[in-house]
Amino acid sequence: MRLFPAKPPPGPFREAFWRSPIRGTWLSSVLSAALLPLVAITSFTGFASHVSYESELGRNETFARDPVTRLLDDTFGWPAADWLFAVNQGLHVICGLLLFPALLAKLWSVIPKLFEWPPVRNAAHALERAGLALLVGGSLFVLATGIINLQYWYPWNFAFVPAHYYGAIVFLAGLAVHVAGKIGVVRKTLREEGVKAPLREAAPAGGTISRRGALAVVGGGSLLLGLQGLGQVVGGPLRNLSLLSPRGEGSAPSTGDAANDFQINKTARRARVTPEMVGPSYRLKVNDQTFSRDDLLAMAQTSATLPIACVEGWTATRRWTGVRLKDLAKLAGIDEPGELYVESLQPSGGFRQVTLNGAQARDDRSLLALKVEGVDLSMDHGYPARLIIPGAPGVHNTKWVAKIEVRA
Ligand SMILES: Nc1nc2c(c(=O)[nH]1)N[C@H]1C(S)=C(S)[C@@H](COP(=O)(O)O)O[C@H]1N2
Ligand SMILES: [Mo]
Repeated sequence: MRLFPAKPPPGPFREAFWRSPIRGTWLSSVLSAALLPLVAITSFTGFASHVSYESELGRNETFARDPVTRLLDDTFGWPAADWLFAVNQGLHVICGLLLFPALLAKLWSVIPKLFEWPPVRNAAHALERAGLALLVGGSLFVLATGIINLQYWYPWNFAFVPAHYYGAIVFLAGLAVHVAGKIGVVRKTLREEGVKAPLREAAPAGGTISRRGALAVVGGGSLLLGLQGLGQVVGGPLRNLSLLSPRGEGSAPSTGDAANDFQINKTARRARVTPEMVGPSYRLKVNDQTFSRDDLLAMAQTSATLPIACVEGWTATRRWTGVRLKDLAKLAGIDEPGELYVESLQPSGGFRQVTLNGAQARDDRSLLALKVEGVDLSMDHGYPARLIIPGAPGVHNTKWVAKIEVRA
């Protein structure tokens, strides 16, 4: 019994519909060869980022910790290495941006296959197509959610972190099967046809662009996206290169106070932290003791130059001054803290709390910062006091800290 008529319906299901003469195994193979290393870097840094993220946030209910991440984190922890997260996340975001045009080009190069006729030949064919749907859908989902997240735009009602993470797993599972099936063709094509000779060919008859031209457009698009992404990773004046990064509330503040004039992730107003909450009645609780801001200023002050590196890829490096978390732990009677649970004045939201691991709690540069560049923190940057943790994702630098629970 035939499920589908032998003759395809008019339109994209007919071969003649797809006219570009530059489509073919060579173009698809070259694009795949370019995509694979980028996918490898983006995936590795993505999973590393997930471990760093989960290691502390995961112990509250906002982000579920899956067993693999928990095992990785409990085995290795996330080290308090100054630039670790900034470099990791910068690579993740930039390689993700580089991937985007190349992935779209790759999908374009094989799009006639989407309209294969008959759409389903038998059970094995149906299975293969379902796998491809996961691969294509997964790749588009992961890249689109990643890029939209860079814009601080959340047009969905699911949590970004787990969705992006599980989307990546679906994508990579589909990719592994696809690569296993296709790597032979790619290697054979590139071996037999080479890379250079086809690049010298002019546009084929009936074509409007050569294969070289198409690759130049795609590569140029990738480079432009990557370079503008690099601007916000490096920060400082280069940030102005990042044309696609948000420029809305908080992202390019001007407080008239140069020390505090850098990107704000969430303003005090949006976090519902009021001037009364941070006024003279402010007290920090450390286990069973309480301190005013003046008490904190009277303690030994330590300075460290460290970046805040956000998951969105931006970095702001400043000189922070305040009290070592280690010293606060000592005041609580615990010389070698195993874990530090920290809570903000912010009444609600997933980022109001964090659990730091022992390496982070004990590091000499882990601070409860009171000042930035020698000036009091502004309200929006976490006045009266905020965390600054070397090598941690930005989200773990909790602002408006109200409570610290030192655990042995
Ligand atoms: N209480 C609280 N702390 C917070 C956040 C928050 O939303 N609430 N955002 C975090 C995130 S995601 C980042 S990247 C940094 C940004 O710090 P900044 O706004 O001072 O630049 O603060 C972190 N601390
Ligand atoms: Mo962030």
